[in-house]
Amino acid sequence: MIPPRQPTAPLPISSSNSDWQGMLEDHSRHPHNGNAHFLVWHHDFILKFSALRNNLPKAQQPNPNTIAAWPNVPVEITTTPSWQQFAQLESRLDTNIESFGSIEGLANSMIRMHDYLHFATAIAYGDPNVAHTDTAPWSPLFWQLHGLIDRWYTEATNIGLR
Ligand SMILES: [Cu+2]
Repeated sequence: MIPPRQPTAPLPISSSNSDWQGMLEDHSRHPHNGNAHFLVWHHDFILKFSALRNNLPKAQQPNPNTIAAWPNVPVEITTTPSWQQFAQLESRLDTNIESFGSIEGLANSMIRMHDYLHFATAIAYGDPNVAHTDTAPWSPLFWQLHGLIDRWYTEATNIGLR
């Protein structure tokens, strides 16, 4: 069983929920490399999470505000000195998504920024769960961060990138 790390305020979902444990284990096994599968896999993972949430008892349902996709990379992260290397990429994602050419190209271009986001988020918000693949989904911040990545992915597919 994968318990949440402390001292964060993890999602209130019970550790004994077998669907949730299955999702945590799937995530810890997923190879987080920069190919198209990375984006497709996480898109599906987010859909599974919303199905799981709908079946949870009320007391275990996360507050939707705490897991909502970030509209953009938060200022707590964009003000870290190392973010400068990704600032151009973020604006390209927001303004010129077609320039990535394919979902594979998008994933390739984003993977290092994705890794940095997990790491910087853990530090900026004092949440070690989000930095480790076995516990990241316990963190509300995981769903915010991946919600933003999934929005870029969805926009890319909407304009016809494959
Ligand atoms: Cu991630």
